[in-house]
Amino acid sequence: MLIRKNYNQIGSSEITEESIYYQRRDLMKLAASAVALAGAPLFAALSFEREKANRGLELTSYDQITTYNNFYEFSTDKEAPARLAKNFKPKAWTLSIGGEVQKKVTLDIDQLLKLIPAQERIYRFRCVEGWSMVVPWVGIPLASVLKHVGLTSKSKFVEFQTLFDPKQFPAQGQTFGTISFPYREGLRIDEAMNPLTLLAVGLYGKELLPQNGAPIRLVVPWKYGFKSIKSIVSITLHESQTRSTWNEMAPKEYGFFANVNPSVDHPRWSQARERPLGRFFKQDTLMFNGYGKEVAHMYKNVDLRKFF
Ligand SMILES: Nc1nc2c(c(=O)[nH]1)N[C@H]1C(S)=C(S)[C@@H](COP(=O)(O)O)O[C@H]1N2
Ligand SMILES: [Mo]
Repeated sequence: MLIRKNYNQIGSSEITEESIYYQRRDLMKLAASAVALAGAPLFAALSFEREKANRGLELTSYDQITTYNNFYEFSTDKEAPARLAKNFKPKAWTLSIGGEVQKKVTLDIDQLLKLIPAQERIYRFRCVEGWSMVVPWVGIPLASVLKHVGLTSKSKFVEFQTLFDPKQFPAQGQTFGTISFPYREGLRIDEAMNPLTLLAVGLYGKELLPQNGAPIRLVVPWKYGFKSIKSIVSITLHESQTRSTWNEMAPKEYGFFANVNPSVDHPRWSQARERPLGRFFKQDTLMFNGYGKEVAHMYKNVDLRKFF
């Protein structure tokens, strides 16, 4: 896979340990982070530094991120995916993009990264269950991929699907269970085109491990974690709203939008606070997970209690 190559092109060095990561990466962090997108003026980077404390952008450890997972295709147990994913094969993988687009394509991950070089994005990530983390993702903006295939006047929603392969995903072969497979998620086209929306292929400068959704997964940092669908094989553009696994499963509990919102509680628990992985104390959950400046405009006329 080409991650390392492309990654080096943006000036990063190989990263093996978090301490080294921190030392070498302080400047890179600013250059590549959400609020300091390419071309943004320096003061954006500086204000980002100031905001860091508020946003809680202290990296979660590589160990935590790769051993505490939600990946129901393997198991509903959070420690199990890391173990059960050992034989998972994210190689020889293709991603198909079709539906309402100008040119349908099927690409492998190397081809995709040749087309659109990977970059780093440090994002907060908030699971609907009330835990959170901060992850240095490596990925490509979904918008760049959609621009490559070309949108049409009918490209209004985007549907994503996880690989269906019960040989590789043991829980997909079970006749009982909590959700139906393949896992599906969806975004409105403006959400999909938002510069924050990422297709991640790595984290901490390394290729994604299977438990984190190898070889390619969605990351939508202002929405609850379940929107960030893993191990994607297809992206399909539609004219009308698409399916979403958790929303179909329990529509009163999991909305299609699923924007992080501390003032709209889950029917069974409060969403006001969250526990960062690896920490004992909880912290306040931020509206849109702290990304209001970048995304609030998309929901100006939306009743967020109704469309949760
Ligand atoms: N295909 C698939 N994608 C998925 C899930 C899943 O079970 N299957 N779980 C979701 C949930 S609930 C969360 S919180 C995140 C967890 O990502 P992580 O394990 O990398 O932290 O993945 C999301 N994407
Ligand atoms: Mo989640």
